[in-house]
Amino acid sequence: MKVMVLGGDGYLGWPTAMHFSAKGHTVLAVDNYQRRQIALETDSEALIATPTLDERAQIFHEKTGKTVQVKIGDCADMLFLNSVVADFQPDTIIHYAEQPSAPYSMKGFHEAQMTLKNNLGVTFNVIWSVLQNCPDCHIVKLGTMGEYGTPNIDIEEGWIDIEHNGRKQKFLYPRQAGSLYHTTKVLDTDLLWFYVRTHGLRVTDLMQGPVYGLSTEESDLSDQLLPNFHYDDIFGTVVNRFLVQAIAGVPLTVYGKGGQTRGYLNLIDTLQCVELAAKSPADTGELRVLNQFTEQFTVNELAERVHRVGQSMGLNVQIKNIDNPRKEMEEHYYNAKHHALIDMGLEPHYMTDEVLAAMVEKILKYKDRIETRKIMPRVSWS
Ligand code: USQ
Repeated sequence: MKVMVLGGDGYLGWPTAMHFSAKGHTVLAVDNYQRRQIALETDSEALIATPTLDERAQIFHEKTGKTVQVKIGDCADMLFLNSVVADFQPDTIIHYAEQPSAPYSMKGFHEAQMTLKNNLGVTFNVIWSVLQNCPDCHIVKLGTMGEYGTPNIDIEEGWIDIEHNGRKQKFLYPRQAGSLYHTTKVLDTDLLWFYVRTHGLRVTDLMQGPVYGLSTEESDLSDQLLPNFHYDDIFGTVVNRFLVQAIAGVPLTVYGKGGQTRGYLNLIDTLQCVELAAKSPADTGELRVLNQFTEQFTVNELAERVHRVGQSMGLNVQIKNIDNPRKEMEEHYYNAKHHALIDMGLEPHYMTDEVLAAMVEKILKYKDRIETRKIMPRVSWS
């Protein structure tokens, strides 16, 4: 396949680009370094300094003989994206090119506006560049489980059958997100569904939960190929943050009561899921929605796991419930279906103590680079 990875410099984008290249596909990674720029502006740089995309592609080539082509540019600029798509003629576009931080999107007007314009603008441009250049191309779009929020009923995979006054129809499952960032993903889904209905696009929308990990088959070839691993309050996801906090001797920052339940997955499983989706594309005129996570935990359960593993490794780990900077339910029902990817062949890598311990070992090498001022939440929802 000819695969374009939009957002190819990101936490998921770079491992995905390497993974598809290692599997023998022709890969083009596209990025405008927006995340690096926001990280600089918000004092939220990743734990491990990562070389530029061109440098990483060069190192990957030296290690494996495989190629990741690179284009630096802004997918929100239609002239740029359209010309890249026209030249490359992708079979699959993996669309990660969005501002991915919920806290950043809630910081103020400028940050909210930028998130809205960028995320919707890129999705819109992806749709039109596919329509104009390669209408059969399969768009694999990264959505989020956060689109559904935390409803008091079971969460289906994207769609729900509604019976009303004796008549039935299948609708997109109701969405009610908890941040402006997550809301842009809801709007993306609607936009894609509109163009699927009217123009027959083929789209897979992946409802992904928070990801953890810093190790993949390809990134393990060199420390310079590691994904950008964030532990700050802006880009760091909760498991990655807790592990760094355990090492830094900062009490694990459980927001509020800690009963918030989410579906989690290992970075390795993100790669598997995206590959499975790309290998069996959605049909023409189909919006296929897949819930992408492997197991559910409360924040308290995560903290207890990290505490147990850290203590067993000689770390002094403490847990502290702090005021929740977000507006979210802290105790709630949560039962999200996630069968489709398993049926397609996903073999989950679960969050065992061994997996967490291996992450601790890896992060320990970078202990001196941890800057504790980046850990406590600096953005409040109110
Ligand atoms: N949390 C804490 N303490 C922390 C950090 C987070 O208790 O130090 C809590 C949050 O309040 C939330 C849960 O842990 O209830 C998950 O937070 P998170 O920061 O790991 O995840 P979130 O902000 O929702 O966003 C992340 C990614 C985003 C992706 C999303 C999937 O940054 O790009 O879309 O995970 S999901 O959460 O399923 O929507």
